[in-house]
Amino acid sequence: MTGIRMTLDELRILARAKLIGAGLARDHAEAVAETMVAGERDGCASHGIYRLLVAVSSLARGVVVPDARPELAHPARALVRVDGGGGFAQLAFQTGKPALIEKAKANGIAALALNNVVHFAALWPEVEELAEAGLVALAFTPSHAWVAPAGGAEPVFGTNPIAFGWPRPDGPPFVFDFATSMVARGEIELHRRAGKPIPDDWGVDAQGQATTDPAAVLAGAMRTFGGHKGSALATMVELLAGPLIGDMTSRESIAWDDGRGGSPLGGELIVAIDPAGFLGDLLPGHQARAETMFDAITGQGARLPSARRYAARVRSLSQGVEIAPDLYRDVMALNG
Ligand code: NDP
Ligand code: PYC
Repeated sequence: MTGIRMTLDELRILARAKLIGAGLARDHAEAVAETMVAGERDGCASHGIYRLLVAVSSLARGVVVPDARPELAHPARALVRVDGGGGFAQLAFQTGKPALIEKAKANGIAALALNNVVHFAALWPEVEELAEAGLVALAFTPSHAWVAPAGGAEPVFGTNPIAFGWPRPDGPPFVFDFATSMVARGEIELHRRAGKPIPDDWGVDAQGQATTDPAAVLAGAMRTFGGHKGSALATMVELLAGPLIGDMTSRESIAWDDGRGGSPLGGELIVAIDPAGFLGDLLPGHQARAETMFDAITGQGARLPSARRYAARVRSLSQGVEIAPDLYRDVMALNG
C-alpha cells in the first residue's frame, strides 16, 4: 500500500499543529517537532512521526508539564545543568547547548545534565549538533524499566541508549546511537501496530518464555543486546544519567508513572570534548589518523553507522517522505 507523500515543511507544520492542539507550549512544540521531522527525514521510523502519537498520549495522560520553563544553572566551571521542570527534553537540551559548547571549548571537556525531563526521542540529533560544532559528544539516558538483566527475566533497565558523535573534516560527523536493549521499544511497538512477529531473541513474555509476539514482550521483558555486555552498559547508563546526576533510575521512573503509560521522566547526561583543547591536539594529526581508521572500515565494504541515515536524508530533502497510511490516519485523528 502506498503511503502519503509529504514535504518536510508540511510534516513540520502538521507536527507542530498537533502538538500545540494537544496543549503543548509553542516553543516546546517547535523543538519537539524538529526531532520528529529529523527522525522521519533520516528513515528512523521508531523515532519519527510515530512519536507524535506517543507525545500526545503523554500530554493527555498528564505525565508531562506542557509549558515547563527549563532553568539553566552552572554548578561548576565545566558543568551545565538544566532543570526541565517536567517538560519534554528537547527544549531543555536547546537551553543548555550553547553553554555546553562554550564550556567544552574553554575547558577541553564539559558536561550537561538534563534533569526532570520527559524523554521519548532519539539521541543522535543532539550528538550530531555538537559534532557539527566541532565537539566529540556522548549522550546517555535511562527510560522506564522494560529490560531484564542478562540472566534474569524481570525488567530493571530502560532501553537506555548510548550515542556518540565525532566531527569529520570533509563531511557529516561519525555518529552512532543505539539502545542497549536488542532494539528500541518503539521498534517492537511498530511491529505490534503492523501485526508482524518479532525475532524470538528480542524479549520474553510475562512468564519469562521467549516469544515472537510483540504484545507479549511489551507486557513481559525486553532483552539487552550482547548478553552480559549490553546488560553492563545498560547499568552504566542507569548510573551515569540517574544517580550520578541526581535523577531517577528506570525503575523509579516507571514507579513514578504509576500505570499511566506515559513516556519516561528522568535525566540525561551529555559529555562534550573539544579535540582542539584536549590531549589529542598535543600530538598532531589526530584527525587524519581517525580518518585513516574510518577508511580501513569502509575500504573493506563495511559501512559506518549513520551512513544509512545520511543517505535517507539526501533522498528526503529532495523527494519528501512517505507516511504509512495507518500512521497518517492516526496522526490526523489526534485532537480530532
Ligand atoms: P539500531 O539497532 O537500529 O542501531 C542504530 C545504530 O546502529 C545507528 O547508529 C545505525 O546507523 C547503526 N547501524 C545499524 N546497522 C548498522 C550496520 N549494518 N553497520 C553499521 N552501523 C549500523 O537502533 P536501536 O533500535 O537500538 O535505537 C533506535 C533509536 O532509538 C536510537 O536513535 C535511540 O536513541 C532511540 N532510543 C531512545 C530512547 C530514549 O529513552 N530516549 C530509548 C531507546 C532508544 P544508521 O542509522 O545509519 O542505520
Ligand atoms: O524506543 O525504547 C524506546 C524509547 C524509550 C523512550 C524513547 N524511546
